[in-house]
This record gives sequence, structure tokens and C-alpha cells, in this order.
Amino acid sequence: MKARQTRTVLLTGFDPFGGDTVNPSWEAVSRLHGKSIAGRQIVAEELPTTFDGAPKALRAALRRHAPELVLCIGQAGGRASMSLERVAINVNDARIPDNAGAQPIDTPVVRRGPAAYFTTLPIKAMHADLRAAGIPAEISQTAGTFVCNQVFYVLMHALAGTRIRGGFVHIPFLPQQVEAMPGTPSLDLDTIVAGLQVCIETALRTRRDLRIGAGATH
Ligand code: PCA
Repeated sequence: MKARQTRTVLLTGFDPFGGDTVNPSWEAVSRLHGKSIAGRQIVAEELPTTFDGAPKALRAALRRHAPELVLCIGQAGGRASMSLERVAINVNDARIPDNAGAQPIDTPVVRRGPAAYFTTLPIKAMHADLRAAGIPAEISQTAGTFVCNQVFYVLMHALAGTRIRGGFVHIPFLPQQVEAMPGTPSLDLDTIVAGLQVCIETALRTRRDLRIGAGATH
């Protein structure tokens, strides 16, 4: 009998950008690399914070690992909670240069692609489970227009028409990043890692998302 291959969950994080020396997204996902969650093998890959390099690195990681579930993680400095992204939009509009100095303005992520893709993660169930675990969480209606939104869009474009589910989670700064920025929220690495673990477990277990209001008026 052929041995059944262990199924894989792919996590991605980014390298530091915008003058930071650390990116909590890579710090967090690298801690989960090699672990087993709900019988699945967790693999973590680092993506460069560049418009040119990140999509290529993501597509290569998808080919290499053939995952059943993909969570891309990025830093959203200034946000206070684990931020479960609902929608990726087909536009790049960079407020700052990326790590290669590129600063696209109003270019499509995928030429002639749809305007947007929704996450295929059960974000309402993940939100509920994070809060039940005492971890600050929110539904976010925008992943911005920088490299994270681009990666989220490229991910959903690549997964469209497959049974592989995926989405994007933004996370706050680490405490060490905000020492010189009084009033800026942060979340410690242990809590972020525990939160990601909850996200993965809930996503693997939940086929049909819950219907709980988490909308916004602005
Ligand atoms: N955050 C950026 C890109 C890399 C990261 O960690 C963003 O939100 O677009």
C-alpha cells in the first residue's frame, strides 16, 4: 500500500521593511515551521517585501509544498489586533518604496484579473475562536494596497478553481518595535504564535463559516 503523504499547511511571512530590523510575520511563522497541527505538517516560507519578488516566491512555495491550506501573514504596524483580512483587491498603490525601491502607483496586481477576491478562510469562526482564547482579533475590510495586499491577491488568483483554501492575516508590531513610539499598539510574539495556531486549527476544522456580524460602517 502506498503511504499516504502527510498533508501540509503553508505559512508565509515577510522580511523586514520600511526601516524596521524585524518583521513579526516571519518571526511568528518561523516558530511554527516543522510543527504538526491537527495532523498536518506546518511549513513556513519567507517572502521578500518586494512587488517583483514576493509573487514569484509565493508561487514557488505553492508548487514546492502543494499545501491544503495557506495562510499568508504580514505586519500591519499600528493595528492592535490579529486582523483577519476579508478581501484582496487588484491594485498596487505603494505609499513607501518596497525593499527593492519600487513604488508602483495604481497598477493592477494581475492584468485583466477580477477587481477583487474574497478570502476562503472561515474568518468569522477564526475571529470567534481567537476571542474565546483571549487573543485580540478583528475582521479587516482592507489589506491595504502594498505588498501584503498584492500577495493576498496573487494567492487567491492562484487558488481560484482549486480546493485549496487560503487567506491573509495582518498582525501588529512586536513590543520591541514600538519602544520609541508611545501609544502605538503591539502584541507579544507568544500571543501572535498562539493566535496563528488557533487560526490554523479553526480553518482546518471549519468547512462552512459562521454567520456572525463583524461589519464596519467606515
Ligand atoms: N507588511 C506589508 C508588506 C510586508 C509586511 O509585513 C504590508 O502590509 O503590505
